Amino acid sequence: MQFTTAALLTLLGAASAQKVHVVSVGSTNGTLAFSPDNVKADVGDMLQFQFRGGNHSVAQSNFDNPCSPIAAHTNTTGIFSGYQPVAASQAMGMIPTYSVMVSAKTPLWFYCSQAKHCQAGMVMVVNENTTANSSRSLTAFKTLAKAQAANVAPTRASGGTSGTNSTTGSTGGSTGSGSGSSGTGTTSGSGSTTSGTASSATSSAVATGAATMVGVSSSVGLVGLVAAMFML
Ligand SMILES: *[C@@H]1O[C@H](CO)[C@@H](O)[C@H](O)[C@H]1NC(C)=O
Ligand SMILES: *[C@@H]1O[C@H](CO)[C@@H](O)[C@H](O)[C@H]1NC(C)=O
Ligand SMILES: *[C@@H]1O[C@H](CO)[C@@H](O)[C@H](O)[C@H]1NC(C)=O
Ligand SMILES: *[C@@H]1O[C@H](CO)[C@@H](O)[C@H](O)[C@H]1NC(C)=O
Ligand SMILES: *[C@@H]1O[C@H](CO)[C@@H](O)[C@H](O)[C@H]1NC(C)=O
Ligand SMILES: *[C@@H]1O[C@H](CO)[C@@H](O)[C@H](O)[C@H]1NC(C)=O
Ligand SMILES: [Cu+2]
Repeated sequence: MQFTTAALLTLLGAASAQKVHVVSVGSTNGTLAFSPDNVKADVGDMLQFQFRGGNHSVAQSNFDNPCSPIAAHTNTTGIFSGYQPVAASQAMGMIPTYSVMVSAKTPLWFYCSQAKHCQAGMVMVVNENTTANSSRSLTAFKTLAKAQAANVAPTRASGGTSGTNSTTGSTGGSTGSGSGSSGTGTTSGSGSTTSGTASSATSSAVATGAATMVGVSSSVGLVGLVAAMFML
């Protein structure tokens, strides 16, 4: 009994340490931006992207190749939310969200793959570290993005399919609409009912999270992905 109580307290402590960083994607007035676009997150924290308007996406690149899937340049599969047209769900009083867990402190670079949104500055960083490399700032990333000829979306299997393909850079299982997530303040990517797995091409390790089935990618610094809907 003592042990059970202690274990429970430990679990509660761990859960309360986890933060959810909400990032607005686009807006009702057509803004081409992630807000905030420079996020500091600890390992274990969640990033919850809330799609506010338009038809945007969140895709992962590396620093040197903005507007291009990270899988095209490294062995990392990366994350991709797919396109999230907001209008339809907004009519029902809901907006799409997409959550990922941060599993490393290394900088993570994201862009919107729609049209030329990436070139227009719709990019962001998590854990920018100009101490590690002064060239790799968000400002420099935006400048580099602006100069890219193309904005390339990751290819991915349609929702619910599991598995990845490093050749195609596909990321499976990111979609799934659920109910009941409360948005900000939740301690996990809850609310998803049908999340798939997204295993890394290299590590292929799969872990199960609280309310999510997640994939572990040793090199990317991100774990799993869940798309969910929640009430406005
Ligand atoms: C558009 O929306 C963004 C985010 O809500 C806001 O910061 C900005 O001021 C708005 N711009 C205009 C012109 O309304
Ligand atoms: C959203 O954007 C994608 C990619 O450009 C496009 O294929 C899709 O038809 C768009 N959806 C809507 C509802 O406009
Ligand atoms: C990608 O994986 C292959 C095979 O495991 C390895 O030879 C190669 O060095 C890796 N490339 C990078 C950039 O990590
Ligand atoms: C930034 O990089 C430096 C040098 O590699 C490292 O010592 C430091 O811990 C990093 N900062 C964070 C917040 O990870
Ligand atoms: C710092 O980043 C730049 C841009 O990605 C890269 O070209 C350079 O090699 C990096 N420097 C070090 C020491 O890794
Ligand atoms: C990955 O995709 C390529 C191109 O579609 C295909 O040829 C290859 O067989 C796929 N590999 C796996 C492991 O599914
Ligand atoms: Cu966009």
